[in-house]
Amino acid sequence: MRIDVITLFPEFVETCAGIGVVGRAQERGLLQVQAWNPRDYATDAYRRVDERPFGGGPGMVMLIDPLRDALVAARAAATEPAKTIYLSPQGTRLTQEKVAEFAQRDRMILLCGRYEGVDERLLEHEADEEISIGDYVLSGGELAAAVLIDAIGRLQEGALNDAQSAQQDSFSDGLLDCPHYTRPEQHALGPVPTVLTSGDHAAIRRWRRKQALGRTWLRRPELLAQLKLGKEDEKLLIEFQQDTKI
Ligand code: 4G3
Repeated sequence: MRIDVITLFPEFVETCAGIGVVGRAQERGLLQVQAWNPRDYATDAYRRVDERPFGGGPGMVMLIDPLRDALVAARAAATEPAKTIYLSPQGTRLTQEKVAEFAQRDRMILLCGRYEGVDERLLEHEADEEISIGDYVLSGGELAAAVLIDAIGRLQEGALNDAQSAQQDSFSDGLLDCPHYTRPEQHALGPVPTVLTSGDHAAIRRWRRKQALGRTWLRRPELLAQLKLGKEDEKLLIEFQQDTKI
């Protein structure tokens, strides 16, 4: 997969995409990330990329032309067509389901705004989707793009090793993850739940499922409301609810 990013901070995005699982995915040739700076496409003597908003008010708005020329250059860097995604607080909320869908694509272009955002006419003509990573405001779209690249990059076939399998991820089945423990078995902060050291793999699987269901019920009831639980899950959740009442 190839991701082109239109950003005033290409080093930031390239650094983020060079670290950890996503960096390794790039080294393994599973993912290619390239940043394009609209300032390189500014034509005036000051290399302006922003201007004051029509109608007045605070802040600046990103100019159409440097962004459009950067987009044209990014699109021309590969033959496959690419959807252009604008990261903004006004976008549709990103979900793991949407991430999984993006991860199937061969190519995408991410557009990062700064200041108060981008001239709406550029978005109308050039952006296919507007995505938000959550209900908060960042000083630029770069962190949102880095989030998207990370979430997509780790889903590329071969990016995760077996131990990190994406099948075990939170949200992959609509539930939060269960708690995890490692050595030592006894610690001043408390013991490890005995079932995890019992060697009874069926009991361990049941316990983890019960914890995942219970935590989702406690912390994110709206996620649970979206699911149709099976008989066994219903039973495990009721057990958890009874355990928490004591
Ligand atoms: C466009 C994305 C971009 C308009 C970007 C601000 C938060 C998100 C920006 C705008 C961003 C997000 C740059 N902040 N929640 N800041 O995905 O008002």
